[in-house]
Amino acid sequence: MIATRSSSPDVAVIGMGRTGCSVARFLTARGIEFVAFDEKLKALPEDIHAQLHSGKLSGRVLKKFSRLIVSPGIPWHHPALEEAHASGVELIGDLDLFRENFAGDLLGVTGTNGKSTVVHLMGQILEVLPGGVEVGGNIGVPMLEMLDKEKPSPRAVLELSSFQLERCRGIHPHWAVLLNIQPDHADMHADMAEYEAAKVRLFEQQGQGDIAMLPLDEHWNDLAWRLGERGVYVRRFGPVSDFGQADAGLFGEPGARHIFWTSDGGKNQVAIDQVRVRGEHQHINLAVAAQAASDSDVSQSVIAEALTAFRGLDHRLRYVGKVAGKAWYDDSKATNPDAAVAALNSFDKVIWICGGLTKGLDLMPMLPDVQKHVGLALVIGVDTRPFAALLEESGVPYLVVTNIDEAVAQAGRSSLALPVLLSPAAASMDQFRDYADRGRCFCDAVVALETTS
Ligand code: UMA
Ligand code: ADP
Repeated sequence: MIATRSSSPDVAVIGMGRTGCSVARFLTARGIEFVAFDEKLKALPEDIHAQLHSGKLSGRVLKKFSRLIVSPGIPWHHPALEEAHASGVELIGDLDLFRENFAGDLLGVTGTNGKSTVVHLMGQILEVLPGGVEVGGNIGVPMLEMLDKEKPSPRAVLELSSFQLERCRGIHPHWAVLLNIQPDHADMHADMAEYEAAKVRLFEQQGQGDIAMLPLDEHWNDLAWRLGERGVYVRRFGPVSDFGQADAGLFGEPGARHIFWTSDGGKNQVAIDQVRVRGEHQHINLAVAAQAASDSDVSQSVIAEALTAFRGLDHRLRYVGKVAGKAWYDDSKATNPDAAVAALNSFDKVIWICGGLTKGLDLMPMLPDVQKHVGLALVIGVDTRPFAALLEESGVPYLVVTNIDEAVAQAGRSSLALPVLLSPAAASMDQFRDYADRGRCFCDAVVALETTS
């Protein structure tokens, strides 16, 4: 029997993954009844007591509820959601429930690439403040789980995806950054304009006394101006030749670069050769996290120490080791072309392991970077055609291989004395559980090579 407005719960939870389950537990703890929907799941976790509707979502069924709480992975343009919305049903995400129930300060981080790294480092640094900090969102801790503690911290850092922002009605962070917008999720958003509009919602409620951080490139000048008009203090970041040109970022000539950020007392800096992560993109991420901490009144010496101690996150351009005479790097989290381009640019030349699910993204913009930085490419995954087309066009030698083990074996056997970089430019779910699984399989294959070589 389908739940109806008159006979049973008024609320439906759509999607019963990590987010949906956290929503279910949140509602149960507050005595709110709900019906659960999931297109794939056949059963709910034992602690969740609710009716589950499996199978294709139907607008006819959903429009009988008054409120749908929708998981980020359900396409916002799902016809069933659109039908329900058109008949007046309220659609929200977990971010709305979180912001209505969290009384502390919010710091929000969005962008295509670099969110988890920035959020993680911000969390590490802000932990020194009285009461510490909560860290969650897209990074893997559903936001509502952050409310479970008896005494949540007085501040929270949220990693926010476009999916979470597009279904939120009004988040108001006192500090917010948009790291970058690069092509991604073409399978979920109608176009880049829609993708960008979702990200920019992070700033929608900001006003006097709030801080917004935006990249230095001129694409963001108009938004910066509009935010400034509303009294928002706008900081800009990026690579510059002189640190007077931005609030935070990277300055100096190659070989003598510094990460910098701003405090009341002026500019602060750490030399690149003192940090443990590689790549200009990663250094700029460090500068953004430093700026967030500085704006939250963390002492400059604590910030500088955190930057030099930070080793980066697993599967983000991490050094694996030297095996079979080659240096191996795991950048499995590079699930779109721009992330892979950033990794390629942090090397002179590499043996490149790429491929997977392209999510409908155009790979051709990678061409100049592939030509410049790739000595040999090994292609894994189902979407071999677009990778083969890119590599044919580039003139770089390449091989299509069946899986990551074969890619590692081929790279190990290659006579090219180059580092080996796994930076797939594609999602992993065709051959792996997720990007972390892909990265672990890569590292395991490298270790296995060590024992056989
Ligand atoms: N489902 C349907 N129909 C659909 C799609 C999904 O019924 O069309 C069901 C699935 O069967 C599954 C559930 O919905 O049971 C999954 O929901 P979900 O995809 O929203 O995943 P969650 O487990 O709730 O995880 C989400 C985020 N996932 C996505 O945005 C796709 C996680 O980000 C996030 O960590 C988690 O909430 C906690 O906040 C992951 C991610 O890949 C890491 N994010 C994307 C990215 O980083 O690129 C945006
Ligand atoms: P996200 O949480 O946004 O996916 P991560 O910190 O997990 O970000 O990094 C994902 C991938 O993006 C990694 O391969 C990382 O090296 C790369 N990356 C990080 N910052 C940038 C950037 N500014 N431009 C391009 N790629 C980046």
